[in-house]
Amino acid sequence: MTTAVAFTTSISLLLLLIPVALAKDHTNGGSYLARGSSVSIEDGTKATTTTILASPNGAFACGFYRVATNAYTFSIWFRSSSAKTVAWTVNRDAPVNGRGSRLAFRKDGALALLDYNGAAVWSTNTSATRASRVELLDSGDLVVVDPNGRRLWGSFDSPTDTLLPSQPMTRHTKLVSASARGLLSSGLYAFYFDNDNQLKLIYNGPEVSSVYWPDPFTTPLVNHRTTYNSSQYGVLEQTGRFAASDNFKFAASDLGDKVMRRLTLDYDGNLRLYSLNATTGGWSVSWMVFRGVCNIHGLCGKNSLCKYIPKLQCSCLRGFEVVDASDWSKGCRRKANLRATQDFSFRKVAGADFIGYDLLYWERVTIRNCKDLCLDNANCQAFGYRQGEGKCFTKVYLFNGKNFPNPHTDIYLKVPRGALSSSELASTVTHECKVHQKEANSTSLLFQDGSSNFKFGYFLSSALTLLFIEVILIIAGCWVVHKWEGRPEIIDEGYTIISSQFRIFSYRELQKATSCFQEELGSGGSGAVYKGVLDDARKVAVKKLNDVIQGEQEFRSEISVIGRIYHMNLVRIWGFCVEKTHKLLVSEFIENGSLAAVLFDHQSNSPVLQWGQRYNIALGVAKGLAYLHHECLEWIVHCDVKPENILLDRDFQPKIADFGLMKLQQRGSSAEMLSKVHGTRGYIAPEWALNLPINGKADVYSYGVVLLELVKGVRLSRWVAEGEEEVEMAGICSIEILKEKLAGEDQSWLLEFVDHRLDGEFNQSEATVMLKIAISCVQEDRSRRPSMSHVVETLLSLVE
Ligand SMILES: *[C@@H]1O[C@H](CO)[C@@H](O)[C@H](O)[C@H]1NC(C)=O
Ligand SMILES: *[C@@H]1O[C@H](CO)[C@@H](O)[C@H](O)[C@H]1NC(C)=O
Ligand SMILES: *[C@@H]1O[C@H](CO)[C@@H](O)[C@H](O)[C@H]1NC(C)=O
Ligand SMILES: *[C@@H]1O[C@H](CO)[C@@H](O)[C@H](O)[C@H]1NC(C)=O
Ligand SMILES: *[C@@H]1O[C@H](CO)[C@@H](O)[C@H](O)[C@H]1NC(C)=O
Ligand SMILES: CC(=O)N[C@H]1CO[C@H](CO)[C@@H](O)[C@@H]1O
Repeated sequence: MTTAVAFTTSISLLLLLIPVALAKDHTNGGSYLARGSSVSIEDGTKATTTTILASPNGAFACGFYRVATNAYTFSIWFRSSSAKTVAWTVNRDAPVNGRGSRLAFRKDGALALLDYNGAAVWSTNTSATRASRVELLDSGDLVVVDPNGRRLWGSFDSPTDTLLPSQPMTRHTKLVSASARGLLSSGLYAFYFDNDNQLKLIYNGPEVSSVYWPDPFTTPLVNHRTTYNSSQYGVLEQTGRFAASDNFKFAASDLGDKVMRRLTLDYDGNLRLYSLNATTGGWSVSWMVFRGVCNIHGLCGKNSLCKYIPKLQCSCLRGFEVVDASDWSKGCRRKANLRATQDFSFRKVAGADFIGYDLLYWERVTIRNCKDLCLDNANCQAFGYRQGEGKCFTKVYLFNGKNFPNPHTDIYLKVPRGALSSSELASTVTHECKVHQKEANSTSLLFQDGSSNFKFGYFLSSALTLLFIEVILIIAGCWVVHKWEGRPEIIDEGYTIISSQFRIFSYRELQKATSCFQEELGSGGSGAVYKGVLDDARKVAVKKLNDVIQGEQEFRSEISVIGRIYHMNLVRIWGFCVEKTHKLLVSEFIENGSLAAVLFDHQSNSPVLQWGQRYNIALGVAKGLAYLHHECLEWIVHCDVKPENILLDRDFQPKIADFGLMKLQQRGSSAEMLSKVHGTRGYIAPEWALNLPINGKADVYSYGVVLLELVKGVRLSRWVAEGEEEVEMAGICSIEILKEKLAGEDQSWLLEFVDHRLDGEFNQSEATVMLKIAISCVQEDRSRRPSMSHVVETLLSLVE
């Protein structure tokens, strides 16, 4: 004992004496991080993972994990799995920028993930402690320890969707599934200890939440669980055995301690234990909760039936249509409005049931009585009836539908009378389920549906659901009544907010804000912009995006990075909306319109932009672009710098609009990106035509053109002799002349050159500098163009 203490003390003393060092070779991962050190994402890395630390046994590594082109998470992954399977992630819903973001073990003792702008996306609670080292243990636990090796914080305390052997499941931990195959962001399923001390699986859908495991219609006793042990503790052993305080246990089919294991709540709501095959690097399932996935709630959405044959298939009930064929979890909606009619009949769906959401439950009633019960209640959508027993239950929602042959139950759907004969409803409406992309590639698919062992307890279910329904009805009844057709939108704050000021808007909200997209502010290649006013009276510009990245999650990842960019010379992005085919961007509304409108409008009586204002605009735009290019994000090349995209606020401070859109749109084939010329004629750099890869210097070129126009007050394309075909060539022609003149002694020509509307009221030395910068910016050889930060310095050197 004493020797052990002495040993650890001397070890820690030794460690204190060793100069704090972090292994330089990040590709292999260092052994620990010392207080005060920090690691950045490697510049220009193309790899999926950038290792910061590796566990001594080589099993785990942690570091930056690429989730989209330029979006990274800080994660722990299995090194020997071929797909680098992620075991833990700190910022699954708020990826950081690929440039300039870093992991810092701060001097104050906290381990923090910092975005490109230094903002902490996450940090541990170890500030003001004696935290001295961060290390990744063999178990896969990333820990912050003090000089004595005491664990102050560990990643095991906050799992994401995976539990590792020896990582305890407690009242404070919860697994939350990923939102889809291959993605890290949070999904709708959770595995947790409920208030009654039982481990449960719950579906937290946008409209409803429901526990689907253990079987909610049977008692804990029947489920072999107990609710009396309040210690709320469970752990997976290395051998593959799991045991929890509520008596829930299981054992892997390949028991033994030689395999690497993980217990993951998959995106499809199934909890599976996986074993790693060390030779192939692939995973195989050694235990799982459900064999037939139709017992999992939410996969098929409402008003649809789930079949497992042995592949998940969802189909709409007759008289219903699918809301979104690419995402069956959104379910189906009625084609006919039930509210519009007073006269109903019922259509039988034999051998089926919808689990939960019962309004009433009766036994030993005739089918006629049951019908009347449903007719009497305006909220009743259907009733279930079991012949023989005379069991009757009326339903307010039709969720979790599936075949129910044993004991045989029929569902009678309430439909407007007359609908039965209509040909439209007579035709069978079934759809091949398109969620197969969401299915797991695991052995589970080889098993048959295990619905036959489903236990009944309608009485209990009704008692529970009645209470639940009552609450639901009071809260939601109103708008369900009015908007049965549409999908009611309950915005769950936790789910929709990506970071504090940046949020997801619903399409309906934006429709309302813009009064159905009435006032169009302008439109360009990327889409039309509409003026709107949010509920909190903020004025916004809402842009409908054309041709953006297809994948919703990828779109979200990218945009959440763009959304966190903040600079006074960049238009602030408040949020976005992705619904079905709609992709919209919500940004601040800038009062005085675009520079193009102010600068090129020679007719109206609006005041002429004064020289000081012009110089200020030149400086502001340069600062904005420099920020995009250098301070954080070389990856954000604007690609469409032009007076139309430079907006002026009430003090005529410039703000650049539309940055980052190129990034959202270019995704996919680079060939397409090149063939479809971004940017605007007259402002695009010559390298676009040469099919060279585009970098920040393309913006520098466009900026040069804007500078010339600011000085001259005329579009460059108008500036040269009319009849010229090639605008770019024409521009360069007169630029050669300008260059000569600027080099000359006599600068009196400037008076002729500068915008006549200024009546000679300008500063000659400033004009000369602006023109010199402009000319250096529009050089054909892009390597000779200055950088935007250099431009800022030059412009500032005059005024300071
Ligand atoms: C940090 O938080 C965890 C879990 O909330 C807690 O167990 C731990 O004691 C905290 N550590 C410090 C240093 O406050
Ligand atoms: C409660 O569960 C814990 C953890 O599984 C166990 O150690 C303890 O003995 C249980 N208590 C009772 C009273 O069964
Ligand atoms: C790993 O995969 C290989 C190839 O499929 C197989 O031959 C081997 O038996 C597997 N090993 C284990 C432990 O399952
Ligand atoms: C899923 O499994 C099928 C057949 O086993 C295979 O062809 C396919 O590539 C797998 N897909 C993924 C994403 O692993
Ligand atoms: C022109 O601008 C420069 C720098 O901004 C300033 O130092 C100089 O005084 C100005 N000249 C006139 C005539 O206003
Ligand atoms: C040209 C133009 O629209 N100018 C307006 C800029 O904003 C101020 C303040 O809102 C207005 O007074 C100007 O008319």
